Amino acid sequence: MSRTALRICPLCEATCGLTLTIEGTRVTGARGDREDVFSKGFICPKGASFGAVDGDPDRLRTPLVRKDGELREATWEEAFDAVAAGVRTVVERYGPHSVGVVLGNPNVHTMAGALYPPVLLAGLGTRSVFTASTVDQMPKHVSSGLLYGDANAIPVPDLDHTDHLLLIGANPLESNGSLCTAADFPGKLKALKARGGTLTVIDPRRTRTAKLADRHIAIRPGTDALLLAAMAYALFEEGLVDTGELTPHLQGLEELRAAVQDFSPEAVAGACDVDAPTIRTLARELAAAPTAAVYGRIGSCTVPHGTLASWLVDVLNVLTGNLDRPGGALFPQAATDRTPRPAGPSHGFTLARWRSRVSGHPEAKGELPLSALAEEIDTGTDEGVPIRALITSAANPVLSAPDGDRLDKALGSLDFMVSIDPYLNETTRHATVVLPPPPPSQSPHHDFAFNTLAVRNQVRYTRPAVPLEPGRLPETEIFARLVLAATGMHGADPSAVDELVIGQTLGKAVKEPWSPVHGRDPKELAAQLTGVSGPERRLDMMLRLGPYGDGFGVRPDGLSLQRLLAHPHGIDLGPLRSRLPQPLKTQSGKVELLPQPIADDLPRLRAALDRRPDELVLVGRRHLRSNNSWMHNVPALTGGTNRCTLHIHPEDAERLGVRDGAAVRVKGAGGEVTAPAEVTDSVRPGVVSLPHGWGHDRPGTRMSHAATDPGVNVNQLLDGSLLDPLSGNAVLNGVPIEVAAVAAVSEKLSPVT
Ligand SMILES: Nc1nc2c(c(=O)[nH]1)N[C@H]1C(S)=C(S)[C@@H](COP(=O)(O)OP(=O)(O)OC[C@H]3O[C@@H](n4cnc5c(=O)[nH]c(N)nc54)[C@H](O)[C@@H]3O)O[C@H]1N2
Ligand SMILES: Nc1nc2c(c(=O)[nH]1)N[C@H]1C(S)=C(S)[C@@H](COP(=O)(O)OP(=O)(O)OC[C@H]3O[C@@H](n4cnc5c(=O)[nH]c(N)nc54)[C@H](O)[C@@H]3O)O[C@H]1N2
Ligand code: SF4
Ligand SMILES: [Mo]
Repeated sequence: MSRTALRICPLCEATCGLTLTIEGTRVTGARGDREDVFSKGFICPKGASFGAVDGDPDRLRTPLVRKDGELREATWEEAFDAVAAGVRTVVERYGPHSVGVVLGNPNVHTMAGALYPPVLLAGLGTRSVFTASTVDQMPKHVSSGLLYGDANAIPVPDLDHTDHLLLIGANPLESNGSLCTAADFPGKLKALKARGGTLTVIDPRRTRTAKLADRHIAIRPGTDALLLAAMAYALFEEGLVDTGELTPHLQGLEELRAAVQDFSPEAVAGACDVDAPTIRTLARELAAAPTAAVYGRIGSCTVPHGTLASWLVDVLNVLTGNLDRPGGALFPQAATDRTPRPAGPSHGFTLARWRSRVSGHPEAKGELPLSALAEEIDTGTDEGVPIRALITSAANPVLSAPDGDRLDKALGSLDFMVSIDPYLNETTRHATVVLPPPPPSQSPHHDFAFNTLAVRNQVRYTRPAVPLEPGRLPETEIFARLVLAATGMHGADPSAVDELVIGQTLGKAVKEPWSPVHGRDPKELAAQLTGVSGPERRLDMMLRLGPYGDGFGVRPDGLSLQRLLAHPHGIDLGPLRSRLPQPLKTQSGKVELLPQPIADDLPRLRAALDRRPDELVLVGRRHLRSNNSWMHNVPALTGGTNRCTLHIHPEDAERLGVRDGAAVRVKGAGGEVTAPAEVTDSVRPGVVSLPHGWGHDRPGTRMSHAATDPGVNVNQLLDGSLLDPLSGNAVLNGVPIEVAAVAAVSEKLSPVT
């Protein structure tokens, strides 16, 4: 007997609603939920393989604890006892900063990852915090922090209504979108064109997205900040700046004009390898479009001027009056956002409140660069102690961060390491304790993070589609128990963590004059919360306090968990709307167009004008049927074009004597790898491309299918020293490398007789 159940897909940022077919406790099929208020039936090949991802036999079923050097199956009690002993011993001996925390990408795809890390970090009091953000979007957080005073206030292109989309360093036809949650991104781009709009793509590769574009500009990698600065220059010079209704909310327009004066289209053309008339055309088109949105992603962030490029993306939206207006780029308003407070000056955003111990990297948003994790473990200094214990959740930095070999060794030297992870992989194989979460079908789902980045305001929640297997714990409970064990409260009831947060949040809310619960009794409010678990009670609380909430009875038709449960396909909350000045938290209460840290970084961009371009640079790429480092174990999602090959342009291939399909050696500052070449003119000359997340050939892992076609770890080509200084973000694109045909190398090496 089969049945169906709804489940929001957690496999990428698009958050599609799925209808799962379930036989017994096994997911045997998945299709798009046509009634889903957001995704309306869209599904991609990953979502269609939900059952295979969910039912992967290599997923761990029980905790593992290391005994006599070997990871062995253990009970949950043994596992958490070991966590308490391992973490507390290190804290007591070396202090809080000796415990590192690494949070990987899937934390933004689980409820546990949204609800418990803040409590863990507060409880530990450690500054050794590293997340996937610093190999991803930290530059955007920093630019938003500086412009708007809130690192999480990220404007999202109004895909459904814009007339003109300028897309930079993003390939949503493969990635399904990022920092722009939109189910059926491809369909939305086609709809944009069908309604007479234009799509411009800036990418050194002719991607599937670029093929759809009206104009594709194959820029030289790493130079987008120059190009965008030149567009801003052209707008000022040609009198095309029109900030419209934004004007009263802006500060620093004249200073901005002066700041971009060195970056004329003519001045940047050589560095970008884009001619000046084209750059001027881009600026004019942006200004002329009735509405337009500039949007940048991975290719604009993971580069040496990532923060400047991210800032300039928003600057262009401001200069053309497109920030915060329908059809432009707007701030979404999610159902679990905090109660909006009245607009006005606030605390602003501060960088570099502390620095990393070894290299002195500034913190950003409370985090240190993931690139610096290895040195923070393996290098002693007079400034403090190295990291001796590590807590990882949903992270595989051995493959996703620079110089995996060094990190691999460093992890092996720790006193203690615990990982919340379903797999024994390149990173978790070093753990002392592995705590496996249940597969997604057995977990509830709500997108706390992605709803704040969605192209339409909406809210959805799905309860577990399948009951928990015997012997499993919900991931929320695993995380709560980890928090207790790591912070000296081992053995307390895990619901204590949720009740603590509920008490604190309500206690604060009743004191806020703008809160719908101002002046009420927090205990009375807590007693009203519904839900079958701590996390559900917390969701209920956030919904009810939120911008659409029932305010605990104040607005009876407002949102609550009960209301949401009555709408299994979600509740639509309408299109994105203008919100300024409310989201601003700068000290001036305005959009601060030229923040000091940005102004201070501009000379570095100026210096890039005169840099001689590297002969050959590396960029990445993503494949639709994959996701970072953890989906190569699913046979249905591997093979075909989803391979770890080096894309190289025919001209470069010929010059270097590289044949299609033959092995090539790629050498970077951090090491070298050998991969098969794929000669293709989809990359521009001077650029080669290798995907990330491969390199599944280390011993002691349990990902049997991935190991049959391991690929190579592209991040081994990096030594971790290349960063965007403002954000600490790793430079993963535009990295100088050397390529040689393997045969040529061996000829050179073999002695001539
Ligand atoms: N199928 C699939 N989907 C995914 C993921 C996945 O691994 N697979 N990962 C998810 C995650 S974690 C993220 S963050 C998102 C990322 O989402 P996207 O940013 O859309 O992802 P990418 O496909 O890496 O696109 C980056 C593009 O930037 C280009 N590029 C490289 N260097 C430069 C440069 O200097 N300038 C410009 N203009 N372009 C450059 C690359 O050629 C590439 O096409 O995708 C998410 N979705
Ligand atoms: N060269 C290069 N490197 C890159 C990138 C690039 O474009 N180029 N992209 C970067 C980006 S954008 C990102 S986000 C990072 C991603 O890098 P990471 O943050 O390290 O994430 P993943 O590689 O996706 O590994 C995810 C881990 O989470 C585990 N996991 C899966 N599902 C769950 C779950 O439900 N719960 C828990 N607890 N764990 C789970 C997996 O087993 C795996 O160990 O990689 C970065 N690295
Ligand atoms: S687009 Fe993303 S969220 Fe939608 S089905 Fe595919 S993997 Fe899942
Ligand atoms: Mo990412």
